[in-house]
Amino acid sequence: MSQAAPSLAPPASPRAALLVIDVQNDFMPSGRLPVADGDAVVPLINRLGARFANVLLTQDWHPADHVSFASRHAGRRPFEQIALPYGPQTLWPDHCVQGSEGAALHAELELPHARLLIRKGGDREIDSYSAFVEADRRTRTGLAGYLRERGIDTVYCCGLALDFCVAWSALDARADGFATAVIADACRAIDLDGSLAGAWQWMDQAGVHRVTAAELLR
Ligand code: VGL
Ligand code: ZN
Repeated sequence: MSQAAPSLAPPASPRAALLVIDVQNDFMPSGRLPVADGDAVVPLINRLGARFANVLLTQDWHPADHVSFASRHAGRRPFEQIALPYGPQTLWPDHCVQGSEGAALHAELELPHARLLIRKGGDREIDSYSAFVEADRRTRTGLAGYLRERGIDTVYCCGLALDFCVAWSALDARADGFATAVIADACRAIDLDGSLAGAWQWMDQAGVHRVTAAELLR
């Protein structure tokens, strides 16, 4: 069943926020978990950010021995799946280690009026693709509470990677009752075993809107 998509407040509205997800060096083509063409989103996100009254960012921010790193698991390789207490977990190359240059935001990201930066994935035993709820599907980051307290009911998502952190964040925003859109061309994907098609399917079913940057910039 497809869920009715609630209408989106426009970017300039105090009720809308731009959520800029994981635009970090390790997700750039030269990074440790490269997303093809990942750097292409930076100028577009800068232009989008200027249109929004509310801009928030996330940073993937793992301890050096994080459970999502293949290096933590003897005999395992990046991009394999394992079972963890909270469910299936894809294993990744070491990436976005707290305080490392790879974990830093892209140097050309220019969002001086951004108000909030959420660092996620900091528990060594729990991953967190989503900016709202960690992978145990219980531990909350506090983002929904922040948005509600500030009267924000619409979330526009952009950044990296579309089929992981962007999609999970958009799905959780929607599940928390926010009108939610993904700005498709302000994202890039990893696309592992059909993950991109799967992400769009889940987002469509959940009532996440799909918009383009041009629609918001005109
Ligand atoms: C991400 C895989 C692992 C993302 C983060 O930002 O999409 N993907 N950690
Ligand atoms: Zn990560």
